[in-house]
Amino acid sequence: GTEPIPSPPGLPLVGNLRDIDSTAPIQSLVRLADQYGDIYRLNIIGTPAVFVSSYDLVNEMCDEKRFKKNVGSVLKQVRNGVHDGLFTSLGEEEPNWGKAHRILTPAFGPMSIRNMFDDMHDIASQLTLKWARQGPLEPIHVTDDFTRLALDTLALCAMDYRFNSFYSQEMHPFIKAMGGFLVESGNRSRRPPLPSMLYKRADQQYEADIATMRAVSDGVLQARKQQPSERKDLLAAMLAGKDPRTGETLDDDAITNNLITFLIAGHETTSGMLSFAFYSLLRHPEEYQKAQQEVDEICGTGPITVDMVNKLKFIPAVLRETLRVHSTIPAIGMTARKDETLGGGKFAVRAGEAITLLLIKAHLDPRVWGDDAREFRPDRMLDDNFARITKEHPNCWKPFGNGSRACIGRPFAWQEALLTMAMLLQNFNFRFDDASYQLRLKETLTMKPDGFMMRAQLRNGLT
Ligand code: MNH
Repeated sequence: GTEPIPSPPGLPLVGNLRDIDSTAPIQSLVRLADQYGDIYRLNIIGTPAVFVSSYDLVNEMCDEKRFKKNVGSVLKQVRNGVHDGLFTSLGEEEPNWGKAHRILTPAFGPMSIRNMFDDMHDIASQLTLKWARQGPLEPIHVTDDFTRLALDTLALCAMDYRFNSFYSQEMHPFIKAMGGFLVESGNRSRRPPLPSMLYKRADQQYEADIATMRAVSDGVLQARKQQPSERKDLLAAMLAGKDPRTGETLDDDAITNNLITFLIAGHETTSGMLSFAFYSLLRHPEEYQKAQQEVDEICGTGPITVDMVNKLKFIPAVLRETLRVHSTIPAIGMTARKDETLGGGKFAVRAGEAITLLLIKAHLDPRVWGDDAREFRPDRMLDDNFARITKEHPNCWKPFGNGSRACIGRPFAWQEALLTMAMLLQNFNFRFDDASYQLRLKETLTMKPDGFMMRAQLRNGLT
């Protein structure tokens, strides 16, 4: 038989709602795991929710025959804006997911991503120029500037559109709308069930933000249809692509859903990864030295090429280790296809019940990573070591999600991040703005370092 899943005591009606800090829910959930163990169940206003955080349980749940992605409360709200786009789709049961997945998989493949290098280089150079001009005394808001970089890169590579975030004080209307939309999607997922009148203003703004995002991307789409171009961006792939299974193409709505989805899914995640990477390097001067040395050896002092980026070995290990210690998507939602057991038959879970994989804790499991699991040690992520540990412990490193619902943008994010790291380390010496900075985490849909600021001193001239 099975044994009961540990549960913190709750209150009548609201259940365990009070155990979760709404400004830092993930950090609350990790503390509960420290207290109640690798698996526990909460009652959130009457709805059960299970949380797992050990390597073994996460590994068991990665079996797609038994478990699948669950579109949880926040993602359900994001569907108001992008419907069955890839990220928010229910999956197999929505035909547009399979269609878009099959059409877009080659568009995110190695050749396509290679072709995007010049556009990525263009935006990374804008960031470098900005930091050079600001000079060594100006504190850099690291995450804000990496978010500008990620957004501008995505818009350029996805649809040949320039937000020009490095050249304007005001955020582009699309970016403002997307920010409002994402925050409100989170708010709506936690809304107490009061009369809808009380939410009228917020609802109107929400609808307006959705309309703005859709109008901008549909505008780009229609312009492209009227004036086809030679560009090989993601929009071109979606317009031309035929689903090998059905022979169908994506309709305009599906294209718009996915254009917006790329911007949503790709900007905070990439920006968070770069921010944590620089934070970690500054905390570990020896690793910083190794990273800069590799860039100097491979890239010299001239312009960085795609072939140089593909030769880097240590910087990719830095990024992998960064995502292990600081997963920018700290948790993913899954559910059992039918009533199931977990922990080798020990615990019963119900079909459809929300099960959250706390990657942020599972990635620190000493059973896989040893007693220094909490330490930032990029060497363990060098290709050979990484291959060995992921072979020995399948699914021990899941910052890009699982199986068929894993991140389609991974090669895109990887190339952009490698190039950015290389260009910045080549051009600048960095230090903390405040030497006594202690890492604080900021939770939105993703995780970022809060209040992390650096200063950048040019090493030589700009390259
Ligand atoms: Mn991305 C899915 C992490 C960059 C587009 N991404 C996922 C998932 C994770 C993830 C985790 C699975 C979520 C879930 O199970 O609910 N993504 C990342 C990280 C980075 C990232 C850590 C950068 C670092 N992602 C990007 C970029 C893009 C992108 C860049 C777009 C260009 N991601 C997606 C899409 C999906 C996804 C689209 C949904 C894929 C699917 O379900 O078919």
